[in-house]
Amino acid sequence: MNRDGMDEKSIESILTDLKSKDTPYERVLSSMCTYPHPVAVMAHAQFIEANLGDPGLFAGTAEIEREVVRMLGTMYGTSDAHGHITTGGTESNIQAIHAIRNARNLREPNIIVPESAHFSFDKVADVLKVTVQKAELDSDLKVDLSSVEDLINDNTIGIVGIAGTTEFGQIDPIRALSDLALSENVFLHVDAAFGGFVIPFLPDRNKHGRGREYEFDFTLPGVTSLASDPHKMGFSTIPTGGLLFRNSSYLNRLSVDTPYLTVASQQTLTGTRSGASAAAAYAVFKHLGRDGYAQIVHRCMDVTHELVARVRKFGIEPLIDPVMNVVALDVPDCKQVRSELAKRGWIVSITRKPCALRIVIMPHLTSENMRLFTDDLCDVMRTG
Ligand code: 0PR
Repeated sequence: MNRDGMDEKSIESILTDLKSKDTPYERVLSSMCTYPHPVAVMAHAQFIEANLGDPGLFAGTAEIEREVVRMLGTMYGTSDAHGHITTGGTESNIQAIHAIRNARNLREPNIIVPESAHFSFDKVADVLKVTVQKAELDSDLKVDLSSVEDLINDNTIGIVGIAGTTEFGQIDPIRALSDLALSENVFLHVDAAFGGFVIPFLPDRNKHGRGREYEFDFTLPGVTSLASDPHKMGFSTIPTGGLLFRNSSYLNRLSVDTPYLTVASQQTLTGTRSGASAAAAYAVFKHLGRDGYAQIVHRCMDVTHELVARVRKFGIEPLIDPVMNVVALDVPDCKQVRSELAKRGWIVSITRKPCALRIVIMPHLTSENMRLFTDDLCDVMRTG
């Protein structure tokens, strides 16, 4: 650290230079984050010093967090959700399984996650010392129910379904997992870190509304907890995750005494927590409302379908028809194609198994820049 303080202007100029090295989102087709909504940025700045780790000092911010949890709960089928704001899907997944582990208290507990689960479940295994068994996927890249059934044993404490897989944007059969969880008396955690702000707003597939296949939340009786991230498709600021439990008994399993704080106990993994995140989520929920979110999701889905239609003309197929705004394109040598695209300034990612070119069509991607992208993709495929 420099000994003498530097003036604000010089610092700002250094920061501007450093920021110019960051990739602008318009070229990023691999991220599940995007520009936060300006209303979220405004609220974030307003609550910048608020610490939800000691909520007695920040009664207004604590009220905001309760309201965010309530709004999330009603979006996911319960008027009585219990939970808190986290730093994102990783923390939510860790704490959900942490609660389940504490509730069951077995010597060698295991959980079952789909092969498509986010790598945060590898962290769950490491941090919580819970064995994470991976169930196979079916040909639609949803978790194969019989594989989950086969893996359940006396030490199984919970199963996980993904509502919006990171790599394929697929939605696991959560109703069937819910039935299974109830019949096997195990917990069901739904990882809707990404899909939580997409699935409720997908265009109706038919005049009967949301298809049964998209049931994924607390309306299903076996679902015990759910992760949904406002900092992804919710347009809140980073970091804003949401962790919800069906009832408070699960959350209570995470309590530790905090006698010298303004509250007697804490159920969160982190101590000091951003009140700014809570305010940002609150502000953007209020500002956009369900209709605002639906409009944005519909636009992303339109761009997604346009992209798929265009690449199909060049003989490139997606692994599955798009369910959400995540597409995995079946291209040979996808690693090579990825690096060729990077040379042209496009940042895409790849999936693990099967290896495909993965594109997340976030709101920062317009029809126009996706057209430019598909031209480049097809050119790269032609010229090798
Ligand atoms: N669960 C699912 C289904 C996810 O997709 C993700 C993140 C997580 C959990 C973990 O969430 P946090 O990263 O908030 O802890 N999915 C993206 C991924 O890992 C996150 C991401 C975002 C990656 C922006 C890259 C990026 O530029 O691919």
